Order: sequence, then C-alpha cells, then structure tokens
Amino acid sequence: MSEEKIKDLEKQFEKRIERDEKIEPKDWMPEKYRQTHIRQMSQHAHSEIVGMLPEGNWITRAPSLRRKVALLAKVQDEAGHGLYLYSATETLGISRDEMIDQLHTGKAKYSSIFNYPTITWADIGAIGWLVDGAAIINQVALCGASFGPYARAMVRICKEESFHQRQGYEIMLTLSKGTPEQIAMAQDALNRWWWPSLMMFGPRDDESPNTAQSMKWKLKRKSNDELRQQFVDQTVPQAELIGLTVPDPELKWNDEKEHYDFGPIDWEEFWQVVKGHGPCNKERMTARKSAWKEGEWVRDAAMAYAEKQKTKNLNKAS
Ligand code: FAQ
Repeated sequence: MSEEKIKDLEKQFEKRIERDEKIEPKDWMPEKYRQTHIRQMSQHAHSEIVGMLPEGNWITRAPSLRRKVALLAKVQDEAGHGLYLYSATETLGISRDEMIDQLHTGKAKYSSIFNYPTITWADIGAIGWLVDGAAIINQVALCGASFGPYARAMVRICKEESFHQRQGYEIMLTLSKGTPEQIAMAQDALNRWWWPSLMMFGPRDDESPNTAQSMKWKLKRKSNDELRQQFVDQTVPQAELIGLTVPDPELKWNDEKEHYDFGPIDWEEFWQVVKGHGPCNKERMTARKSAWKEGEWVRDAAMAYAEKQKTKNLNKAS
C-alpha cells in the first residue's frame, strides 16, 4: 500500500475516533492501535485468569456453604471474563496459544495485585471489596473504549464485578460486626490490601508511557491518576461505615479540591512486583504453567472432536 494511501486511511481512522464510532475487527486500523489493544486486552485477560488463584485458595476453606457457593461463582466468573477477553483479543489476529506463550515467557504482564498472598478469610472480603472495586472503576471507563469487542465485553464484565464487589464488602461488614478477633482480621486484611489496590491503577500519569496515546485512541477514557483518585474517594467512606481504618496517616479530606488527599505510594514495591519479584509471582506462574500442561489433553480432545464434527457435517452436505 502506498504511503499516501496509508496517510489517507489514518486520517479517516482518526475522524472515526473523533466521532466516537466503534472500530470493529475487520475495519482498517493503524498497526500501533492493533498492537496496543493486543497488549492491554491480553494482559487484562491474563489478570482475570491469574486472579482466580488467590481466591481459589479459599474455596475449600470458606466458612459456610453460602460463602462457598458465592466464592465458587465468583471464581468461575473470573474464568469467564478471561475467556471473553481472550476471544475479543483473538479478533485482532493473535492466537490464544501465542497469548498464553507471552504470559508464560514473561513477555506479557498481568496485574500486580495478584502477586500478594491470601492469608486469612478476610483477604477474600478485601479482594472483593477493594480489588473488584478498583477493577469496576477502571472497567466502567473501558465500556466506552473505541474498539467494539473490548467495549462490549466490558459491559457484561462490569455487571458481574458489581456482584463481586458486594460479596466482598458484605464479608468485611460481617467481620466488622463480629468478635474482636474477627474485627482485627478485617483490619489486617485492609492494611495489607489497601496500597497494592492503589497500585493496580498503574504508574503515576507522568510516568505512564502508554496513557497519552491510549487516551487519544479512546482506549483509555480516564488516566491512571484520575481513576485512582476516584477509587480513594469512593472507598474511604465505605471503610468508615464499617468502622475500619484506612492505613494511611496522610489521608485527609481536601475541601477545596473536594477529594481525599492521600500519602505517597511505594513505587519501588510496585515495580519490583511488576518485574516478577513480588511475594507470589513465582507461585502464580508455576500454577499457570502446570495448569496449561495438565489441560493439554482436554484441548487436544476438544480439537479432535471439532474436527470430527466438521468432517461429519461436510459428508452430510455432499
Ligand atoms: N500491574 O503506561 P502504563 C481484575 C504496566 S482485572 C502490572 O500506565 P497502560 C478483575 C503496563 O502494562 C485487573 N503491570 O500502561 C479481578 C505497562 O507495561 P507494558 C486487571 C502494570 O496499559 C478481580 C507499564 O506498567 N485490569 O482485577 C500495572 O496504559 C478480582 C506502564 O504502565 C486490567 O488489566 C499493574 N497494576 O495502563 C480478577 C484493566 N499497571 O504493557 C480476579 C485493563 C501498569 O507497556 C479477582 N488495563 N502496568 O509492558 C488497563 O486499564 C491498563 O492496562 C492499566 C495500565 C491501567 C492497568
């Protein structure tokens, strides 16, 4: 294709973005737009799948049948989210196997938050309340993303995340009305999950290499810092309502700006976790790699069955 033709297509593409039109898989798009979406969407998919591990740890130890059923449903939802997102990413011309390979070789990332351990039952409450709470804030903005399959997947995912957030907050509410030990357990979980939850939104805007272009393409509708601030403002009153203390001595309502000012985030810790040196990075990757290996016969059987059905249908048609 001539350079002139590409420039023309790029101009038309920018205009479509300006008009808030959805870009669909078969539409022309700049190669960088395609690559950026593959990067973010596949990392999002990996996060959902790796994100099942910390909670899966508690399915056998949930304190009642009701809690166990809710947790099982939630973890299954995360698997579903991963699958929609892998499928949506495949529409951009990358195969599932390639994406999984990128995860296993460390080329693709997954959310830093899932590299922390779930030590007590209260951690399941904290994950639902804080991690899903943060995920909703990030993903509601993504419902307006310019790439159609991503935006549509987000609409459904957000509905399910709302249930997840409520089940987590309800666990924390119950613990906060319990014995002194249960209250201490809830507070301890908040202490350990608060800062990693703020890190989920990514580096500060002035240190985020992808934000500017992603905002122009309307992949991101709000910046990392804007979303983080929204999360703090929404979550602090929820903590107060159940009598828990956010572990930040510098947290203070700012009347002028009408938001909470909060203390500095430990970015050194964030980058260490992103680079693979968090408390559970190795454990998570080992679990994913062995699940992929052990599931090989299931994938092979499904492919062989699909092939058999195809031949059968072809024979029927002829
Ligand atoms: N962890 O330039 P930016 C969930 C990387 S789903 C690890 O700001 P961008 C549901 C980033 O990839 C949670 N790496 O990047 C659930 C980039 O590296 P790269 C996942 C991070 O993409 C709940 C570099 O740093 N949600 O929780 C992180 O513009 C409970 C520079 O950063 C999504 O994935 C991080 N936290 O903004 C499941 C939402 N932050 O790729 C189970 C979709 C940044 O150039 C249980 N993603 N990095 O090598 C997004 O909105 C964006 O990708 C951001 C990062 C906001 C995460």
